[in-house]
Amino acid sequence: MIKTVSTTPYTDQKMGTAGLRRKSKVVVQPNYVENFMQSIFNVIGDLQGKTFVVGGDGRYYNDVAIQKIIKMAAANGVSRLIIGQNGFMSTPAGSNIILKNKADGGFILSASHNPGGINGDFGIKYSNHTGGQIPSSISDQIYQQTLNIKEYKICDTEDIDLSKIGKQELCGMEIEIIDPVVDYVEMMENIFDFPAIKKLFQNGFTMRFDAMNAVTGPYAIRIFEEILGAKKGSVVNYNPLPDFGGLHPDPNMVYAKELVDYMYSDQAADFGAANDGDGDRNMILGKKFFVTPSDSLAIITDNFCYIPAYKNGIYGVAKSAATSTSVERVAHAHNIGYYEVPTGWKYFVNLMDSKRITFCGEESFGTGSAHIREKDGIWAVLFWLNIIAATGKSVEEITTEHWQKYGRSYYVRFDFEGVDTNVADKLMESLEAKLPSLKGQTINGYQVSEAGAFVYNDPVDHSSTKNGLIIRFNDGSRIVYRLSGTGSSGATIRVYLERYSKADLHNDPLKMLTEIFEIAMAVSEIPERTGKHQADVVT
Ligand code: VG1
Ligand code: CO
Repeated sequence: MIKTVSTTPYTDQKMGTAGLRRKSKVVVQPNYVENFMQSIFNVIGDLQGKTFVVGGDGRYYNDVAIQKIIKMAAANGVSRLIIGQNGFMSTPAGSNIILKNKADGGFILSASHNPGGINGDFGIKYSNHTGGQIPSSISDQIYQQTLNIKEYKICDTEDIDLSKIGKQELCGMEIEIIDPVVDYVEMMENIFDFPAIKKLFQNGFTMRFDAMNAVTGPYAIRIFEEILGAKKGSVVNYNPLPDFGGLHPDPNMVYAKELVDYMYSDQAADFGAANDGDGDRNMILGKKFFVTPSDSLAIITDNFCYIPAYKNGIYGVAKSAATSTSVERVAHAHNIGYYEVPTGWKYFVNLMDSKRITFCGEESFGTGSAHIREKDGIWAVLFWLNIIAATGKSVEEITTEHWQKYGRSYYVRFDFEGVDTNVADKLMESLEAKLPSLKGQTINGYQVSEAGAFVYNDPVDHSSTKNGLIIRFNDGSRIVYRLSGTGSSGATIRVYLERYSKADLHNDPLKMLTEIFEIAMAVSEIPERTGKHQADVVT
């Protein structure tokens, strides 16, 4: 029975860097999910014959929101839904399912690396037929719909049972519940040299993978322990929990503390890794050794020849503007295309679809390739295991040899969180106005070669996007400023610092960046304007 329900708009349903992300307490308000979903369906238009993929990272409200989405899809005339068993599916697995089934799009219920639970965040990522998240031109249309929404359609029935694999029907719509792990594993087996990695574990190699009580637990157990033979217990925090067991599922040096402490102890495994809430981010560690995501992208690119799926050659590479320039040097050495895009994986999609790039990455612990259209946490971990298996070298050896070959980009990101939105907006505005006058000036011993907004002109759809401000120095050092687009309250100012050195390879990043940090603070007036002299999170 299809019901039309009248509703009134919420004014805050604008998508950010990766979908809609709000406090759980906001999302549980009456009709909040319904308004947002109906707005998407309205913008798509005719849903007859269309197939969508649905799943989530299992966080609080995943189970409630997914039932609403299923019933609304049916009422709006969608022909078929492919749903992960029990409502679970990682973001990269979802992208694969969309592409493999030539679906028209998909919804991943996740606020990614943000904490979950009733006091945490909830979110919805919306992808189209490309397998990647929609461009801003479409999310703008959806936002306009949310501001004018008057009614939504829903099928008035019992909740459907998501535990049973197989086909069902709801209000004339076909539902297929699938095991979300199977296709993903098959894809990974087709990319990497599983026999070589198996042999590595047979020879006593040890790893620890921290799933942070989020969606990748079942994927990691299957791949690392059951198929590749890492010893039982290698995967920790593998049970997806609605509040992630209180963890902040962001795989970095601050929030993956348990893993970091273990990997810096004398008992450390040979290799350590973690993923975020929805499985698209990754952190790579060796014994008492951390690889920055920017370096990881460069190393992955430089070592493509060891991976069966890429060994015959790769297209170019791309990185977000905030990511360090380490991969740029690799791209030039291999004579492949190189692109710099705004922050957010959606900006890589056109470059992959047009075969301009194979690999891409972001400093925020995201790495991936054109096998799908999202970043992919487990893919990155397997890439490293495959390099280790092929070369017999440790994470530390691979990374330090990379620095010897290319030099090192010392890189640190500083986040100033919970800043009043007006203060943050004004700060960015005055900074942007001031930047052109810095050109040619020498500050704290560093000469500014260029300063201004980062503007990206997409070579495929010719859209133009402005995101963040960059100060470049003559020696290749850089400061990037941006406001976060994934927070659920207040503003977060991100300051990304980078300094290149060809000879000094084993120094402390914070020490190497002291002067640049001082410049970054003085020029932006962050301490004066926000009252903060220290960053809240340093990664
Ligand atoms: C952050 C990261 C960005 C990433 C985005 C989504 O955005 O900086 O690199 O693409 O999160 O990641 P922002 O706007 O807060 O800086 V996640 O793992 O959704 O999916
Ligand atoms: Co994520």
